[in-house]
Amino acid sequence: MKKTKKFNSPLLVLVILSVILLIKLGVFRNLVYGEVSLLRLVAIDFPVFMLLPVLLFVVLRRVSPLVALVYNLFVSALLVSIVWYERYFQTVPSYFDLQQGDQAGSVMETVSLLYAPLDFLFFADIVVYIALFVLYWNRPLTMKNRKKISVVAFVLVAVSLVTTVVALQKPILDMTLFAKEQGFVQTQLVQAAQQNSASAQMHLISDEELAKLKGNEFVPYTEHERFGIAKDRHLFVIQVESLQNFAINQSIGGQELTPNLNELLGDSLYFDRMFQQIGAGNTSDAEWLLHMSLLPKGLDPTVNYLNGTPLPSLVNMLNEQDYYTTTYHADKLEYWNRKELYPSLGFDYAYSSDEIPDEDLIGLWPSDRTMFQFAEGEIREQAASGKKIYANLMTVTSHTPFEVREQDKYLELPEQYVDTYTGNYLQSIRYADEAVGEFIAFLKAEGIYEDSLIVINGDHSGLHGRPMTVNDTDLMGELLGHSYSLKDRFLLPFIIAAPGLFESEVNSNFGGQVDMMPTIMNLMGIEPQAPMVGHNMLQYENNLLAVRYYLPGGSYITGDHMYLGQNARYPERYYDFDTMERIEPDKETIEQKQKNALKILNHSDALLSNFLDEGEEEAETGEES
Ligand code: GP9
Ligand code: MN
Repeated sequence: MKKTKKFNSPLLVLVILSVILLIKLGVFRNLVYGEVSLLRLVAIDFPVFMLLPVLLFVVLRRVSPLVALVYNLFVSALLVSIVWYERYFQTVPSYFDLQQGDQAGSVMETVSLLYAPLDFLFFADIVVYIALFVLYWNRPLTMKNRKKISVVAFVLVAVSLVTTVVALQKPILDMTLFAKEQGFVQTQLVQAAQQNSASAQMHLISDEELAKLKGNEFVPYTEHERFGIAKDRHLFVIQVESLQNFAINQSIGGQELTPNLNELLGDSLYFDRMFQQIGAGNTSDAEWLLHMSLLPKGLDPTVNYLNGTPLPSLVNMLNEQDYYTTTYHADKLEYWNRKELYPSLGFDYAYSSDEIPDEDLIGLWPSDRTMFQFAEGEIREQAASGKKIYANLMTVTSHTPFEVREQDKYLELPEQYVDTYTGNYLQSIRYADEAVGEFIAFLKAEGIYEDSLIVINGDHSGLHGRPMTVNDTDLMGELLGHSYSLKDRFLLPFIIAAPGLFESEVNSNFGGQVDMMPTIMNLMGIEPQAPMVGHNMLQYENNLLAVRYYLPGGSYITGDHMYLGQNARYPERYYDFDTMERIEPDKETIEQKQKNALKILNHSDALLSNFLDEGEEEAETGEES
């Protein structure tokens, strides 16, 4: 009896639980935010994380080492996932990414490259909990004085409430900075609350005003240079996974990285300054930008909010011009909610892993060659039946972690690149180029090529985040002849091949993924039926891009400058966009451009709200936001 009493020490278990949690949260802060503020640790992070077990103890009327053990395992798994996510994407995830683990696929496939052995120390405390569990087995830690733990619970609830209410008063400009200052859990709550309250600043602007905000003068669509020169041509858009612009016209060890794309440039108009604009929805956001010319939501994948409203998409506009519209992607339709996305965009048919043979797997998916060969069969039939074709072909083989089989390695890499992340990326891009080349050869052989507009674009960067070691970055520097910069990372190729219409034309107007749709529409002579945020890159020289999620909140890019807002790790940064040299921030210009960029973002969100579930309220029209 006496012995039982002696061990019956619930407060000791509570103290142990608290100390371990504080250590874990401290390490987490250091790994993710690069700082450990004691005040934030104790007042913001600790109370919310301690709340759940303490409430459970109150309800159970005992301090349960089993509950403590299970809860700690959960917290460790959560913190490690966030650490890995941040290492890859350089931002903390939103609750969507954690809740839909399969959709954060890119991270999970790359875990082997993201983990550091020391990460597993997050789970080291399991020994302590098992010891406690054994020690108190059959000796219930009854809370004789329940008052004490109820007071603890009350304090934790009160502090958590206060920190959440404080956080709710502020806008999330940058996820990681917000989480660092307001707490990770509070950030998720604020984000959920902001999703549920209809967007606060719904202000539409006119096309003229939009052009002015970007530094241009509006020109009516039909008056654009070369409007309709590709009218009634077939349209093929090949979205190449992880293809960055630096790969085009690039050589390594005397071999071209993209010989087939380089050859295609002979018949192309090539935009060599198009910037990435996707948010958390990665590939699916790229599909959204291409087909809607609206900015993605940013913190969440845009596709998760679709409510079945028919969209004024590029696909639907082509449907109205009697095109037969299809998309091809060797993955499940469930991934990235494409089951909703494709009918909303209006595709006549979406070919997925349901039809594309499950053969010749590279990594998780059938190879690009398999996808293209399947598509060729369909396209041959469509062409034979005299249809005008729009086919969107999405490759996957060059997805991280860039696995390429020996027989598909077309490059003989210099020794230092062999079996490195950078080297593997180059090999997989070279493979994708080969597969695209074979598809172009098919179009030529079938006599389709001459009557087509063939667009090649990259969906987002491939070389970024933790899988890139210092050595990988150095290898990129060696390849490029200058250090691998954010500009090298974020510029994506936008190539429009139109045999007979273009000849080795390069256009360096600055643009973003949002500008692809208006540029394509202009060439095809299609006037927009709904407002778009992007513009025809052939027509307009100036631009102003706001990028959420992958750049800190408040960041913007023009053809001349790149401004990065403050985030959890860095102060604000200002670059000359040509040289990527850091220059002294010019406060006045930055303030003005930020204001304009915010107006463009609000305009896009207002347009978006008409098509998404959260947008029950109609957007208002107005000049100011
Ligand atoms: C999955 C493929 C890759 O369907 O599109 O998606 P990502 O991980 O790049 O978003
Ligand atoms: Mn992708």
